Amino acid sequence: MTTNDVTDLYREFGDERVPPGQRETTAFPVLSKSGTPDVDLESWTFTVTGAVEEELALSWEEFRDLPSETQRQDFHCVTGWSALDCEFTGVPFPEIAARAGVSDEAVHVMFSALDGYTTDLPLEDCMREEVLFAWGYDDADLPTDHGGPLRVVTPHKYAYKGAKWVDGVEFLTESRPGYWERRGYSQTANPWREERYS
Ligand SMILES: Nc1nc2c(c(=O)[nH]1)N[C@H]1C(S)=C(S)[C@@H](COP(=O)(O)O)O[C@H]1N2
Ligand SMILES: [Mo]
Repeated sequence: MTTNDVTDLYREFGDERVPPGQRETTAFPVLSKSGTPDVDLESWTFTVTGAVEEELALSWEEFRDLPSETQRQDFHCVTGWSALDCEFTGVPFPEIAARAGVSDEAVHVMFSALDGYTTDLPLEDCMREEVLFAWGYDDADLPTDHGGPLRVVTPHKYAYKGAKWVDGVEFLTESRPGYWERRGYSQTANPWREERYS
């Protein structure tokens, strides 16, 4: 499979690949608010709800049949580390949006996860090929502590915008804050503008 290198997306936002106040790490640390949940792929269901033409409920098999791609991406944690050149494989956000048919009224998106985590982003920040629902990492299944079977990655945002163990996306007609956003973190989270807190 070919790998699409999207690590140059920083040029849209700033001059430096590593955003201000970030330090490059060669490790890929694990950061979870409450440990790794058990996930049963037999009952696993991914839902698309809210301001859409057709709500979706996909089984693991159905999700894995969606068109996917591999991308080389950078990963910026709001606590100050950046992991460069991560290879994720998954389904681009716009593919999911197109299948559900996003309503004209939708302006915002809420992701939900099996550990109770939520995170939100403006719709336009989600409608990018680099926002992946990722099930693969470095040619293998995504490790469970990094969010397997399925997580979101957002290389243009701080990584708390990428819900691990994601099981749903809801399209909203107005902004609503997620888990860290309710606790003072930025809703837009642009690393090149150091939008860490709101
Ligand atoms: N479901 C869920 N997703 C989550 C988190 C979490 O606690 N639960 N932590 C977030 C934070 S703060 C970061 S930095 C990244 C860390 O991803 P990693 O553990 O793969 O490095 O996941 C994000 N997604
Ligand atoms: Mo984070």
